[in-house]
Amino acid sequence: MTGRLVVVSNRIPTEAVPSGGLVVALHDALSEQGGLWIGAHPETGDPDAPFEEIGGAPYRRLAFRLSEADYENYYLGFANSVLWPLSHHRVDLVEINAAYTAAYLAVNRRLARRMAAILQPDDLVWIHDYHFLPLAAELRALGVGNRIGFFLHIPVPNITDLEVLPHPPDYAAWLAQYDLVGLQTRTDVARCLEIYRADPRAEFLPSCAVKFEDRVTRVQSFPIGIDVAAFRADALSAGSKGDGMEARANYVIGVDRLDYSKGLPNRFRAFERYLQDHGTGDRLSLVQIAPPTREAVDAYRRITADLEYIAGQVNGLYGAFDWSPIRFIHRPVPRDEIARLLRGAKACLVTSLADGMNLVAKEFVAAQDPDDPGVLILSRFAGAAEDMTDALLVNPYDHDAVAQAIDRAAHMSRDERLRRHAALTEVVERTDVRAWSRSFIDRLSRLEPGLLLRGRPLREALARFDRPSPPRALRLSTKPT
Ligand code: ADQ
Repeated sequence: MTGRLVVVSNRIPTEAVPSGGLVVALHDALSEQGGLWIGAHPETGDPDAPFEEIGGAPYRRLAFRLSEADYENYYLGFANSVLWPLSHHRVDLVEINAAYTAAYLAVNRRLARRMAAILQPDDLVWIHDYHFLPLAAELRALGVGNRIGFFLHIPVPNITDLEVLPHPPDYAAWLAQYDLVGLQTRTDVARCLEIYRADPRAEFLPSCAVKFEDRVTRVQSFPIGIDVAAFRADALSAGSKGDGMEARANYVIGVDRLDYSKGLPNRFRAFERYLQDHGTGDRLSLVQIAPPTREAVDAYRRITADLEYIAGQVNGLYGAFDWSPIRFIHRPVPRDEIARLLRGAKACLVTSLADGMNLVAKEFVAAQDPDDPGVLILSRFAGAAEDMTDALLVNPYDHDAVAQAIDRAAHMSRDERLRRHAALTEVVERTDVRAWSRSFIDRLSRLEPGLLLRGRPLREALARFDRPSPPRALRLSTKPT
């Protein structure tokens, strides 16, 4: 394929060589193919100013500014106080507010106008995440006929939860304007198709294609992964003195953004249950790393207070002069230090109540010493559980079951740890983030751009829709970064 790749994401990297799995994969794809990366500037400013160039990359990076009011109403408001809780099955936390909805639509419309002015006809557009659900619809309204793909990093909402949206039919209509909708799991695909099945405007075509009014969209799972080699290298890097954690120390670990979807209070309570049921003789600690995020949103402030309360209670009840059962680190920790801490842990606890994928589960597996690996305890409600079935899968609402899994992990035989780790490593390597971005771009580039079924026999339209892969669809870098 010859066109440019145009990536749109909420955050845009500002450093010349970015780090972090997803960002690196997109950076590689753009460096190889050439194109544009469009995203919100980290600082607010004049929303009507032209795109700002961020230099230093072998492709163009264009930033737009959100006004203070956009930040409040679009970012903290509709994106993170409506769509985020809705998609994580927390409709009780959804805040419906007309100003949020208006700002969400306005920011997407404004961005679409800017993009339409610079897009070229053979550009391949890849839009990321819930901040931009209506962006393709806005682009189509301006006559943009390019191939446009979308990847949703968070779960597809339950169909009944969609009813809390100010205008529920919009969700299906927004997604239908993309040529390809990429989701994390097969379960997400099923949930998305259920939304279309219930919508009178939609009609099913073979292979998860949906005809919606006069467009066809494909819905497919593309489970995201990590930059395996880079994470392994971080885990093996020399630690700074004073880490306080030796190799294979006596702790289980959790690493999360401080978000209510991650099930942190459940995790702390389950660890308390473990101490109650199995005693303190093992002197096992829970190390929880969770820097604050989105603290301007009420629900996020409340969770910090809850966790500090539970940790204080458990440490007061079970701690000793030389041992704290829960070590709650509530500040950002450098990536390489996280990798080393993951490597040193006996087990990793992922207890999400809902989670698109959960990359920490994959990072933990990649960080392990293959000759003496730790054990992954993984919530059934994380997308990662769909393929990582050799983890100890748990129901995070069941404190007894999680407590038992902690005890089982702490005493698991080396043979069983080796067997489980080898199977999990196969999944982590297969879903490496570069393979993930390559497969999405390859799939999108093979679709017929802007397919309209109007006046065309269905058989012919579908034949055109699923063109075979060209001999060399894409060249992507295999250089380590
Ligand atoms: P997140 O909700 O942010 O991502 P996750 O997939 O776990 O969740 O990724 C978090 C990343 O941030 C990991 O790379 C992790 O190491 C890092 N991180 C977490 N806590 C950290 C800390 N204390 N300090 C430094 N780094 C930390 C969203 C969706 C997920 C989906 C991803 C990717 O919610 O479900 O897996 O996007 O699609």
